[in-house]
Amino acid sequence: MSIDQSFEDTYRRLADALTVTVLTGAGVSADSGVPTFRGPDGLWNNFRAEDLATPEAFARDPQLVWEWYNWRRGLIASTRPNAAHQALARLERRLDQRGGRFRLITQNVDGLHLSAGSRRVTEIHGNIWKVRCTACGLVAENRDVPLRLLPTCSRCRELLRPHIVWFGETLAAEDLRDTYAALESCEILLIIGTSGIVYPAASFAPVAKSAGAYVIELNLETTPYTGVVDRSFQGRAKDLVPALLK
Ligand code: BV8
Ligand code: ZN
Repeated sequence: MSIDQSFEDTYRRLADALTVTVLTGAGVSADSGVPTFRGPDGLWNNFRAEDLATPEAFARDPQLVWEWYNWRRGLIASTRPNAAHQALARLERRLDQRGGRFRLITQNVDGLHLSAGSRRVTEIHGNIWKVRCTACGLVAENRDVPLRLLPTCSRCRELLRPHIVWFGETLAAEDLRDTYAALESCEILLIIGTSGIVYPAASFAPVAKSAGAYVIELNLETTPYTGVVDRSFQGRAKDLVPALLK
């Protein structure tokens, strides 16, 4: 099958499907100007994950970790959803109107899918605009840029942390339940802009495939998913996603 035929075939499948699950990673927000984690301009080239995105790092130096999140909050505050986020929000509305089912699972913490109007979103790694109390667990929205350091809980005055899942922490049970239900029941899994190396998200494609889903990958590059999926297209999310969903 030529690339054009393959694109046309994928476009048709997406247009006909009633149950679609989408998994996104940093690549979908790269076109909005949010830095990715890996790759030539990735965050982990300048920062070590274990110095900043682990519970041990926060226990050691909460000021340093909060400064990093303040810097990222500043970057993200000036960004807007791009054509890929918007096309996914339109797909959800289209499926709603046709009595279909949609679930967007994102590893991104930037909140741009919600800003674009997506509603059935599971943010499996949390959200940078939420804070959580390290003592009483209260979760609250906080959009201050910069956030005054060190922030404390309105209820118990103890230290707040970002409401984000760090390396070595488990994902919320409810998020995992919704995620696996969506993976195991979809006709199509669309994977967009993720390097496919962070678990458990790295295992989602095989889960959906074993349950019978048709799996499509959109990415600038090939990834560990590429050999496993049914179709893989290389290009920018902001171009590929609207073209496949128009
Ligand atoms: C857990 C939040 C159970 C911070 C993040 C060894 C083997 C297997 C597993 C492990 C292991 N050692 C440790 C683990 C577990 C670990 C893990 O997977 N580590 C990896 C690195 C091996 N996982 C965990 O700890 C998870 N929890 O497993 O719980 C447990 C717990 C304890 C003990 C036992 C079991 C928790 C993971 C939490 C991760 N949190 N950070 C923050 O954001 O502030 S990770 C970070 O990576 C981000 O959240 C990010 O979302 C995530 C995934 O990255 P991607 O989104 O894929 O981004 P990346 O930059 O990598 O790639 C971008 C892609 O986009 C590229 O492919 C690029 O080509 C593409 N792209 C770029 N531009 C575009 C584009 N595509 C299209 N268009 C473009 N324009
Ligand atoms: Zn508290």
